[in-house]
Amino acid sequence: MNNNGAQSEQVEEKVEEVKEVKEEEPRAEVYQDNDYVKKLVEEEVLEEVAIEIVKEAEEIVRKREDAQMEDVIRYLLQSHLGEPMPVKLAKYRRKIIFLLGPTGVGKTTTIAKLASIFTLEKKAKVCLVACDTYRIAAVEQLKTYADILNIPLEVVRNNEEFGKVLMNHEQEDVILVDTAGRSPTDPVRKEEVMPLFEMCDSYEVYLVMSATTSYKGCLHILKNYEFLDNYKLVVTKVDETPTFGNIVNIAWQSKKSIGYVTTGQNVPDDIIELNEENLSYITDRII
Ligand SMILES: Nc1nc2c(ncn2[C@@H]2O[C@H](COP(=O)(O)OP(=O)(O)OP(=O)(O)O)[C@@H](O)[C@H]2O)c(=O)[nH]1
Ligand SMILES: [Mg+2]
Repeated sequence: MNNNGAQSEQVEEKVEEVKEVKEEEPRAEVYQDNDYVKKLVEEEVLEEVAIEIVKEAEEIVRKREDAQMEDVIRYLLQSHLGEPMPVKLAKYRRKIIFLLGPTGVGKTTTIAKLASIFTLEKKAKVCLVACDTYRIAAVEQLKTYADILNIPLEVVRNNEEFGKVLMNHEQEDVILVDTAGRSPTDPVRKEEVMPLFEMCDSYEVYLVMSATTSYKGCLHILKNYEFLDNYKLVVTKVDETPTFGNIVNIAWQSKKSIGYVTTGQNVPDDIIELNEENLSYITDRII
């Protein structure tokens, strides 16, 4: 037999080996009865995500003596949540932060909480901008917080006014822009927001989603905001949901990082700025 023949025999053997390994790998249905998968699914982690995590965890535990199944699952849940991305302030660099999202999820309340953190804890200079011209009540809501914090509030009705605000507030470290909530049937359009973004030297977008929204509802929302190049998430109303699995699903589905979770109606206290250490606030509630 020539050299080529020997090689092809070797290749065939390898293919057989790979096939055997593949055949040994348990199929997804096997995992549906797995206690860890059941536990994650009970917490409303999507079954597909739960199976993926448990499979990977089993593999790690098989290889590593020091690894405990629950710890590994907790770790993998955290990695599914991604690196937390709250606003990082930079000295002498103004940050313009937009909060977008569906109606009533808590955008304005979150803006008030953020304004308070930035002003009181981080000693930053903050300006609030209300693009929420649909409702007088929304502007009044923000005005109350602006007065308490002694920071400016600007109300803008069009792009030109927004441009003027940017020019008049070059001294501030952070400009927090509140926008009107939009229903899933009348989502915000790219043409509406892109001109605003283009006026900013540096901006960040947080899509605000409520933990109480069903997974299907979340998918719909994510689809509506697909046109955004890049954004991060704020997950609100985690106090109103008995299960935290959907937070993992949202991060997994969108592949976006979460900056904050909000935990109640109280301004300024009911907000958690996420970091690597306190991500366990979410995962400890799942496993
Ligand atoms: N339980 C709970 N309620 C919250 C939280 N955040 C906001 N809310 C409440 O949700 C309601 C709506 O909050 P808003 O901040 O007005 O929501 P919005 O997204 O600005 O609403 P629109 O501007 O109408 O789209 C208010 O009653 C808030 O107090 C939260 O973390 N937990
Ligand atoms: Mg609002």
